[in-house]
Amino acid sequence: MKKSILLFMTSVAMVLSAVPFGANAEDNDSAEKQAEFSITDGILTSVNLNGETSVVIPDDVITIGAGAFSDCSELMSVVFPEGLEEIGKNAFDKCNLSSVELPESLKVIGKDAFAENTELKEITIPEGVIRFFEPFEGCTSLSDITFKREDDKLVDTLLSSYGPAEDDALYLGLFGDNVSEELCKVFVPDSVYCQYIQVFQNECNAFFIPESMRDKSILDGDVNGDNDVSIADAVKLQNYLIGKDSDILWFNADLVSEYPYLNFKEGRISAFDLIELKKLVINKGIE
Ligand SMILES: [Ca+2]
Ligand SMILES: [Ca+2]
Repeated sequence: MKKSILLFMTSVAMVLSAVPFGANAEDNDSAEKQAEFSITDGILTSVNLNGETSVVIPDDVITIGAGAFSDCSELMSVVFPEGLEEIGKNAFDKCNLSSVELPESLKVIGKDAFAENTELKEITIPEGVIRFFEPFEGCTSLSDITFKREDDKLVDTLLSSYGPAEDDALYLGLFGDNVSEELCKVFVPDSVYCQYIQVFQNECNAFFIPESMRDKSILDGDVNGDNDVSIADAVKLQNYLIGKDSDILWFNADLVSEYPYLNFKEGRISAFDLIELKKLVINKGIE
C-alpha cells in the first residue's frame, strides 16, 4: 500500500515537473535560434543574428557600439530598451530596417548609424537626442522625419567656436552626400522652426514643416486653411495682427522676412506679411 502511494506521488511529481521541463526544453530550442549579443559594461559590441530577422535589445544595454549590427542585411526590425542612451556610428548601416522606434532615453546617434537602410520610411527623433551626425546617409526611401526637441540654442551651438557644452544639442546633417531620393518632410516643433531651418539650410531634398502644419495644406497666403488665397485670408491676418484672432496658419501667413538675408520663412508675422498677402490677393483678382 505504502509502495503504491509512493509510486502515485512519484508519478504526480513527474507529471508536474514535466510541464516546466517541457517549457524549458522549448525555450532552449528557441534560444539556440535567437540572436546572441556580446555585451560588456552596458555596451553591446557585436551580435550573431543566428538567422533572426528581428531582435530585442536586452534591457541592460546603454550603448550600441560602433558597427555592432553593420551589414546585417537580414535584420528587418529592432526593439530598443528604454534606458538606451547612445547608438554608435555605423551601428545599423546596411541593415534592412523598415521602421524604427527610438527610445525616449536616447541622447546620441552616431555618424551613419542607420545609413543605407533603403526600406526605412519614417522615423521620430526623441526630445532627449542632443547629438547626431548624418545618421541617414543613403536612406533613399526616408520621407518623414519628426523632431521633438524644442531647443532655441541649436544655431548658437553650431556657430560656437568653443564647441558645444556637454548638454548642448549639436545636429549635423541628415543625409550627408547621399540624399533621400524622395523629398523628405521633416516635422519640427513650431516654436523652434527657424532654428531648425538654419541648422539644416544646406540639406538637400528635405522640406522642413512646423508640426502644426502636419496634414494641413501648405499654400502661401492661405491663412485660414481653406486651400485658397482670398480676401478672407487678408481679413483674418489683419485681425490676427490687431489681436482679434489667434487661430491662423502662421506658416502660410509668413510670406516675407524682415531680414533680407533670410531666404526662408522667418517664423514671425508682421505687417509686411499682410502687405504681401494683399498683393497676392490683388494680383489674383487681376489674373
Ligand atoms: Ca484661404
Ligand atoms: Ca514674416
